[in-house]
Amino acid sequence: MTGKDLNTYAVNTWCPGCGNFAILNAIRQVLKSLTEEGLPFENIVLVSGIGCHAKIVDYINVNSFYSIHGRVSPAAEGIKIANPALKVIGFAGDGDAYGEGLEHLVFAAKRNIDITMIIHNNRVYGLTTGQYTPTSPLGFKGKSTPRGTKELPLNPLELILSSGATFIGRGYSSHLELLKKVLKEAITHKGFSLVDVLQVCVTFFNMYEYYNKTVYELKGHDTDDYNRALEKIREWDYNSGAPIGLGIFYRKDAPVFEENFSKIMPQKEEERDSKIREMLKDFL
Ligand SMILES: Cc1ncc(C[n+]2csc(CCOP(=O)(O)OP(=O)(O)O)c2C)c(N)n1
Ligand code: SF4
Repeated sequence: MTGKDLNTYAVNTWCPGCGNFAILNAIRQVLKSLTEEGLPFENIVLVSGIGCHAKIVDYINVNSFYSIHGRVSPAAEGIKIANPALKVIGFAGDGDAYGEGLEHLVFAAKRNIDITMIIHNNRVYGLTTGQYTPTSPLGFKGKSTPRGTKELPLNPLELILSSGATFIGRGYSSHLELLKKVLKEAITHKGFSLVDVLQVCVTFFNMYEYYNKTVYELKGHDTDDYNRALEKIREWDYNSGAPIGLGIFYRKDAPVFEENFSKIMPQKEEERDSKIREMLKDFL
């Protein structure tokens, strides 16, 4: 299969100018380079949620799975456990991942399962036309909060780092080269990786001008140091006008869940069948 074959026949329905296009371009190029380096296309599985972001899997010609809202990480975890040889990449919106599916994300990070989660963080529910999400800033006015939100946003990177993730990065849909670099590092990292991508929703929360003035690339940052990572992650709390760091905040080698899990799984198919039958007896 060539890079061109990553295209599909699906008609793209994103609004012109949407940050999702950059994520699509970046991931296509990253997958192409990974396959040129030896990763078979058939070993890649993409998982997505429900929302504008989720359509990304329709536009990339590799195996994919649509999960329901908030369930991207558990579906990705199940796929990885069933076949640890697969490269499993999840795409979720901020409403999907940090709202509806937050507890799943925390547990995937805690387990350090070797999957990558790419969060299209437009800080709004895009597909359902502009309700606030956990990362919308204080005072955000949308369909469900016409007078402005009265609560502070969550800093998802702080939460996921403290949950046990071994790779944390941030990208921006207007900085394509850096986004590609961070996504490739996240996907090749062995362990749970999360990349929060500031993906601008031009229709319901256009942040291009603000981000262009505020983002900077992390340089000379020690990604091995948990406390330094936390400090950098806390620099911008998704609300203030503080500088917004882009790049890799944290990276650590640690045992992955699926290797330990496979040790307790019966290796032979017949053995597995009889164990399942035995378990089912309790419910019949
Ligand atoms: C379990 C469930 N709850 C709610 C919905 C309705 N719903 C569909 S898309 C969506 C918003 C998606 O927002 P986000 O995850 O931020 O993605 P975006 O559209 O911004 O990419 C919602 C609430 C749903 N389909 N399923
Ligand atoms: S509504 Fe927003 S997130 Fe959805 S396609 Fe349009 S610009 Fe993109």
